[in-house]
Amino acid sequence: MQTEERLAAYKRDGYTVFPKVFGDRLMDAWKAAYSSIVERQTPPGQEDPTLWLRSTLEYEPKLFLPAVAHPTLLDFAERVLGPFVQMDNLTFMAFPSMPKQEAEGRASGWHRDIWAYKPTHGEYVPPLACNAITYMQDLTEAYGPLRVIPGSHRSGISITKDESGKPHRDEIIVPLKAGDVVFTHAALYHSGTPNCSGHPRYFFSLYYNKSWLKCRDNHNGPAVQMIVEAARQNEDRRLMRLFGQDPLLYARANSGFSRDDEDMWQEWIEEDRRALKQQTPIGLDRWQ
Ligand SMILES: O=C(O)CCC(=O)C(=O)O
Repeated sequence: MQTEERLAAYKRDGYTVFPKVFGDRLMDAWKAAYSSIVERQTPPGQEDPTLWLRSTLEYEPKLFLPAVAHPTLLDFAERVLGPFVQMDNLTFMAFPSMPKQEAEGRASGWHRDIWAYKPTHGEYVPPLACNAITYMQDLTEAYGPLRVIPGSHRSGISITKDESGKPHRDEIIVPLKAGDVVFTHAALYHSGTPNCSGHPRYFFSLYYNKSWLKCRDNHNGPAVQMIVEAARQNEDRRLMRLFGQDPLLYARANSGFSRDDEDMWQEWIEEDRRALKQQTPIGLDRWQ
């Protein structure tokens, strides 16, 4: 699909699917790393293991940088957020399987994502944040499909706590294969589905937000700072910005706003491309 067509569909529906962004070798390596990161993120003395992994890039930078800085995802994120894309949070989770009778007829929980808002009119408003969700297995009925309410990022629809665990009359199931990425608008209502496959349901949320907002992941650790330093050497502004460093932020965020935002964004995106000395290696080629 051409980018303009994809962007138009995203603005209309609140999401778009990029097929097969990640290959099997890379996804196998992520799955193999999961339990060791769980062990390292579980505080000593805590009985239950920490299954929701956060700040994951710091733990395995070589494995996760190819995901976080994937050019297909960053190119699209810049079209949606402008050249103000920050890595808010990389969540990695293996949802345990549950008995079929407990999962049947249930949604995991309808919600809009962090930094969203409840729309007050039907026009598209660029989000403050986007979720790039990927699953490491085909999302069959048993693994628990992703449900979305198309257009709910442009509608004041609300789902009460009582309705949150149930399928919704306006939902659609997004057909997703292992390695596909569904890129959502923060205000899109969506829900997973409980896993009853008998196997873990591996899932990644690469969450990007505007670079002037706070971020949930800690980018100050030595591994992420090494990436920032390599990006600085290369004048790779986009990669630096992903982890909180943007010398141009105040000039661009205080531009006077006399021109269309998307036109300005495009100029700045091209300026950043010209500044780049060479592509900073993100290790993606090793896995292809
Ligand atoms: O579990 C899922 O499929 C949905 C994930 C989700 O809701 C989220 O990342 O915000």
